[in-house]
Amino acid sequence: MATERIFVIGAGGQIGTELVEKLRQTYGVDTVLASDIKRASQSVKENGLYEDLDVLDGERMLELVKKYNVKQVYLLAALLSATAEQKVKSAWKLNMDGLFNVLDLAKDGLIDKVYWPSSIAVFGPTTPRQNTPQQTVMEPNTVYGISKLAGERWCEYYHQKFGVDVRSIRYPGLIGYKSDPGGGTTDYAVHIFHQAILNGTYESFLAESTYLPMMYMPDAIRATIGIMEAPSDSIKVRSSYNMAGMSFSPKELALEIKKHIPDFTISYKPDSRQAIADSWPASIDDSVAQKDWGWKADYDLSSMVKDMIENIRVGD
Ligand code: AKB
Repeated sequence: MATERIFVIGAGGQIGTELVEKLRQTYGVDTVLASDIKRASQSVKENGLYEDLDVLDGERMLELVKKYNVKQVYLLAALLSATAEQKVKSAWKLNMDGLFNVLDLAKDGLIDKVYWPSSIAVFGPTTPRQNTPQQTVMEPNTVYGISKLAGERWCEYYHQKFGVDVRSIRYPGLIGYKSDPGGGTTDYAVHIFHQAILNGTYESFLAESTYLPMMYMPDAIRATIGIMEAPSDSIKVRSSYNMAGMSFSPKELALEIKKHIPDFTISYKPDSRQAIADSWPASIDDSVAQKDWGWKADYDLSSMVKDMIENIRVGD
């Protein structure tokens, strides 16, 4: 029988780079097909199957799905919150049409399972900010948040009307040392580590007391593969699940970094990303994901900071 393959679209991004590595380790190099429109790392391109793909090119996507006998798709191609505010129409097009291209492949029976990431950006200024529940007021005021909320509604619709097995998590800010984030509001929480180690100082584009939900990449990758491996009947939410790791402000993160780099200094110069951060939750209640498919984060602020610094130092 031909190998059934897992297809990662947007494999060159912050999550894709690490997800492809983990999927190849877990299921075998020949089982995973990675793709991106550009900028995938050497490790993604050279350590396994790789094809260039523009997520908006539905015909080529179909061709690759058939050629590689793809049965599962992880769709990670998207424009994030800060970039989307600069490129309103193209962000909407990429984030929505890319999703439709994949959902339609599942609706037509060509693939069995879809993973699509949502975000804490689906919440807005009228959402309760502390311990934000799974179901609550959702009035996002960013292009990215609007596209993610619309995407959630379409995922649930395709599940209910066409039986598509689609699974999703609302990612908080993601922190990792293996790949750079691009165009998000939570990116400061990665940049700060590299600047602290390289220069001993960092200028934050968010104000010192801006609390946001965050997660360490090993937890995010475990959750992403975990929700895809969970039995279908345990996935009761077909829009997207809240998922929490930790919550901190730039000031708290800087204090934790100072425990390892005592001379580290931070200054604050909030820019347009501050308004985006102010519209998002400070912390998330993920009890529904815990109950439905057994999700639980491992890392907290201090274990994440220790691991990040150790690994970035080793890589230097
Ligand atoms: C962003 O900051 O845009 C992303 C997200 C929270 O979805 N990291």
